[in-house]
Amino acid sequence: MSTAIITGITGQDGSYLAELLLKKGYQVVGVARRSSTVNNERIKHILDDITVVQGDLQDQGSLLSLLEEYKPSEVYNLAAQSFVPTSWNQPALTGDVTALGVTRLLEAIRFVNPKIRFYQASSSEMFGKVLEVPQREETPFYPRSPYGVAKVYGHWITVNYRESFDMFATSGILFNHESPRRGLEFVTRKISDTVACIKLGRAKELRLGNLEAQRDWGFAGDYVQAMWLMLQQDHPDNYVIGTGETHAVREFCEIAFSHVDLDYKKYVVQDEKFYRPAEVDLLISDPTKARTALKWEPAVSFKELVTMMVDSDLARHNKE
Ligand code: NAP
Ligand code: G4F
Repeated sequence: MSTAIITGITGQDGSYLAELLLKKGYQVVGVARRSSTVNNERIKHILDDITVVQGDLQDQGSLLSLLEEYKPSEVYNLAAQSFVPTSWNQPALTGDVTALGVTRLLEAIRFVNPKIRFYQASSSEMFGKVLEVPQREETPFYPRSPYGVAKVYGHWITVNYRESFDMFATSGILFNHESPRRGLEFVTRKISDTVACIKLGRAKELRLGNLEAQRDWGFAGDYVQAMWLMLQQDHPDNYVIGTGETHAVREFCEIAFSHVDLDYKKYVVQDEKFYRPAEVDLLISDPTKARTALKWEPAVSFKELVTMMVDSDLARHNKE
């Protein structure tokens, strides 16, 4: 039985990846940082099937110990300070976790067993003020937030360890992917959750920032398949993963509200508070390499994603 370690097991992607690897017969070890309250909401249904261990990307020793103890063949580094607005308020912490944390994990792998296959969760935020449309593996980076800058470091240190030490270090440059498990502060989940509240008479309006920002949004369940496929290849590489479609935040609102027979124009209020100091206006992927080399295709369409998220939040609120 192969063992896989997932950092960021308590996050959106960690939970979907753990489910996928369990189905494939892996022993799954998830790394979670210590907190004063348990944070297992997304993985509570699989807790009996996985091992959760304490570890932190800010602590080199914890990473070394868990590699020594569990002897994984694959490590998926999904942990990060991943919310872009927070990266302006906590830029040093974002750099320490999201950038330097990658080096700490790569160093631990190099010391314990350099044959371990490593996946780094890189981001389309690295393209930022895009220098090419659509964005592919060779598109130069122009990050627009401390988060984006940290992810560029994480990407290049991954490439550097691949080239310096011949390690199987792969970087997946993933465009936005969402799900009913998305954190409530990200725009898609903020919309789906508030739409459900408005429909049930528990909220009156939805306050948002830039409605014209465009993102290439896919379903997280599809994207974790791509992560696994990347580590099954003969050689480590960089891959862009996305749908190849882009949609504005406004369009997400339109579909989400109309799904419950409401007109978004009556409820959405634009609020300066949610604008960013520097914005990423347009993200759209060219996933040709993933389609040809990995034979990966997203299964869930944009409209299916929006309605799935609204339905899930409606069901949750109804239950409560
Ligand atoms: P998420 O839901 O925010 O999960 C992030 C995870 O990282 C959480 O489990 C969090 O733990 C953990 N974490 C934070 N700081 C840590 C630390 N110092 N040590 C150990 N763990 C720590 O993010 P996600 O959406 O699943 O994304 C997974 C990864 O993909 C992230 O690296 C993100 O930057 C990247 N990414 C995401 C997208 C996307 O659209 N979702 C696109 C491209 C790249 P707590 O639960 O304790 O906070
Ligand atoms: O949902 P968001 O906060 O996601 P963002 O900034 O694109 O970052 C996410 O995707 C990245 C991949 O490209 C990941 F690397 C990163 O970790 C994270 O998962 O914002 C999406 C867009 C932005 O342009 C933002 O300005 O929505 C716009 N927006 C408009 N109103 C809003 C709001 N975003 C948030 N969070 N809240 C609003 O009220």
